[in-house]
Amino acid sequence: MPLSSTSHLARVTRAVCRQVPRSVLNGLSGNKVAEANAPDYQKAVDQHAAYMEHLREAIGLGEQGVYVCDADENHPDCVFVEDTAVVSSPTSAVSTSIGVESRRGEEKVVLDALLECGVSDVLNMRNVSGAHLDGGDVLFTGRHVFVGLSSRTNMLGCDVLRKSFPPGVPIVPVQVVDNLHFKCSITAVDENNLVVANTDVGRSLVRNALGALGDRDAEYTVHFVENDIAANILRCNHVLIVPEGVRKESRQVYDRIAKNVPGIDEISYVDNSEFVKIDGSLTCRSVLLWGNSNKDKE
Ligand code: CIR
Repeated sequence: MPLSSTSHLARVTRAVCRQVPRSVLNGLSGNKVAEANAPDYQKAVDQHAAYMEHLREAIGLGEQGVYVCDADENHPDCVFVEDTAVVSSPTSAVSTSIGVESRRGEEKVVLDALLECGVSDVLNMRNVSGAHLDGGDVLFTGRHVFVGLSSRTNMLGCDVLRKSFPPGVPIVPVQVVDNLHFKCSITAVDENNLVVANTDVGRSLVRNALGALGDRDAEYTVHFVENDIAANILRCNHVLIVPEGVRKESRQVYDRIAKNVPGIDEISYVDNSEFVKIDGSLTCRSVLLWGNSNKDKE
């Protein structure tokens, strides 16, 4: 069993998810999905049920571990709750203003869920005119908050987010080019380890993100994997949730991470094929809440 970790990703107490709407086949896609290749509703439901089951197992509180919001047929992309909220501490969060107009309105239900789950201090970005941000652009590693400035997230949104994080946590804006979100190509395993797509976009994004930090701060171990699909992993407590169907080299990288990163003793492969069709990855289908570390409690 690996050593214990202090990462907030190792202290997840609850996840907020949302059911898949039947309208999911009309979800937004940058790839101009041909109708024949639209997500299959029943397959998407089954894949999402399996994903939530992995989260429940990782959290260890049974049904209670995952708070599931009802679907909204008027919002085909509503299962991608990550974009609607950013948790900034065990008790605080930002309820976002999603960067694309057709998705605005998904945020309120997730905000109510967070309040039900014990978040007490919520900053509502929709009260700041012109501020927009998708949670998919926000990577909180535990030491830094990288914020992708993309077609969905602007500097005003980043400034609102800054107010919600504890003052000692640096907020690092990074330009995102040729990608939907920052987290399409980079995710975190803990406060020291990043998983990055070994593509032109992934390499340049991580170079710019780490380059924006001082030399000492930039001490992250970067684990390169084949592409965006493989780079979007979800660490939840002792489990590394990763996509099925990646190449052997990427599976070997996951194995190495599980062996070397403290606190991980299980890798769960999940099928994400239906969500990939509408640009959905693994992190985007949950919002994770976490508890205080023992250090914080002292
Ligand atoms: C969209 O374009 O908004 C959705 N079809 C996909 C959102 C994925 N969100 C995420 O990765 N955080």
